[in-house]
Amino acid sequence: MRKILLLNGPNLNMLGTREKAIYGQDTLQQIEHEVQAFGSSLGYQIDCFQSNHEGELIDQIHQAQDMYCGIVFNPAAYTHTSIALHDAIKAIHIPVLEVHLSNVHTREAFRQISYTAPACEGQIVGLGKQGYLLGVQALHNILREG
Ligand code: CA2
Repeated sequence: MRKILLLNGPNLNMLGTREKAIYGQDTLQQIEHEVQAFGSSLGYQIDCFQSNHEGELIDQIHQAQDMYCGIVFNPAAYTHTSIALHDAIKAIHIPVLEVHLSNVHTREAFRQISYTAPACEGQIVGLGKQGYLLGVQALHNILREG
């Protein structure tokens, strides 16, 4: 079965506990299960990984190349700081879709800068957990066209 990696960055393990008005009610585990069910309906196994550590995210991106046909990635706050993640995405040859639960473009100025998006196929923002599902759908469409 074709596989997609669902990758989440720092503090997203706290979803559903605080900041619900911004990030929604669901826990990360609930979102992961929904994405897995949706991915399965399209014929994909979705493997999930979350880390609060930049280096671990970089390692996952490097390793993904041999195992996955694409990555749906919410780099969280590293979006706005990490040239290392930009370079890691550029270093692999599978498509990466950037997803943000909130609309980063209507928030603080520092969230309107993404170091990672220019290395990605595209960016989905502001649609809550639906953004992850759309990320999987977009990868599916890209892979079919490719
Ligand atoms: O909107 C998104 O998905 C973000 O990637 C979320 C990041 C934020 O730094 C980005 O600017 C936009 C933050 C995730 C923190 O999640 C929390 C969840 C519950 C409680 C506290 C933080």
